[in-house]
Amino acid sequence: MRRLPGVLLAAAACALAGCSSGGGGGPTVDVVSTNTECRVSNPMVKAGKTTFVLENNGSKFTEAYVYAAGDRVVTERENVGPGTKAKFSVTLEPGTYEVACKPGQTGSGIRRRLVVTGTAKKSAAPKAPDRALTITAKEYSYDGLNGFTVKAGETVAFSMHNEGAKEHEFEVLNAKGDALGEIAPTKPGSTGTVTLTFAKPGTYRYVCGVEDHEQRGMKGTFTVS
Ligand SMILES: [Cu+2]
Repeated sequence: MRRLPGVLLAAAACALAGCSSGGGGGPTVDVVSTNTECRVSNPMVKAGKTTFVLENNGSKFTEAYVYAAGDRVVTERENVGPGTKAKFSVTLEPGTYEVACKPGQTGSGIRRRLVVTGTAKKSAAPKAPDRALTITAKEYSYDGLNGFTVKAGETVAFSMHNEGAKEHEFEVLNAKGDALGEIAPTKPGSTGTVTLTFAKPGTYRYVCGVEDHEQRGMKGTFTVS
């Protein structure tokens, strides 16, 4: 859905979402996106921190998503220009996932299966939310996050109602800039949800990754302590 050209923007996206944060060991999955293909270097990895290196060998801007069952977005990287690479990391629990390349940054993408092996951690069972937070999104701001803070270890069920005229999303990045989770692009009049556990203290960021909404003001921070 995002078609902003420009190296600057790609670099900014990189800085925001932590392109250089892949140094924590664990497997690396190379993903090559062309105009018609999505090549994934290994279809099976061990559970834990996985680094994805997305290379755009096509002629359009591309993005990559990692989906868990039910098309739940685990992580994503967008605005990767032709001939460039981007790195992003996420901790994967055992299970079956799909990697999607989206040349032109639209549609459901070209899907490849990714199996994550190993034993689920005890904490992997979905935690019941400690509380719920309802926010609204419109052009170009969020409402409902003023004064929002979290205690480390808390699980919050976010619900975002889109009161605007354009699609909006709600991405949360941890203190290291890694994606924690997101409410995927949500249509005007619709509500999207995500439940996130804030394990570690720090300053977290939230942004709308649709087009240039972040620059227009759809961003902010909150503290986990
Ligand atoms: Cu937006």
